[in-house]
Amino acid sequence: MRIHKLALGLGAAVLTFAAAAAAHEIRAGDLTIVHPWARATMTPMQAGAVYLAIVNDGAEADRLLGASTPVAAMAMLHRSVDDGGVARMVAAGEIEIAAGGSVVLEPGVLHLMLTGLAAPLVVGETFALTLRFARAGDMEVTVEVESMAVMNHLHAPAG
Ligand SMILES: [Cu+2]
Repeated sequence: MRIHKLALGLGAAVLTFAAAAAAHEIRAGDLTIVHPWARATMTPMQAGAVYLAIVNDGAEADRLLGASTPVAAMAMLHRSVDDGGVARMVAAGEIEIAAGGSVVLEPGVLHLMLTGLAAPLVVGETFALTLRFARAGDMEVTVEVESMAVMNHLHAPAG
């Protein structure tokens, strides 16, 4: 599937960058979470989006089942799709990370959407996020809030 090939290609790029820049990583068992970050939001009503890369060094596939965070009522896995030239997002369900593989959540591909934010996400702040995996169990990571200045990703709710 085209989206998967794209994600793997970008994953390699992200990992190269992470190694060079020593971006923050969290490792637990076979899984490494690379550079968890969220785009800043302007108002409490706006949805947040978290991006990160997941690397699986193990001999078995794992699956990302979901996530939660104290800063939002809900965290949902979403996939971005091109619907006749209109960017939309749909529930992604579980995301498999193949043995020896990686998955990248990034603008335009996959994200964790945060709804019901207690307060706007401010650049420079951090918050805790718990990722729930089928094999690795719960992994808590620290998410850094960054500017979306370089992104042109329109994050409109799916109709
Ligand atoms: Cu979304």
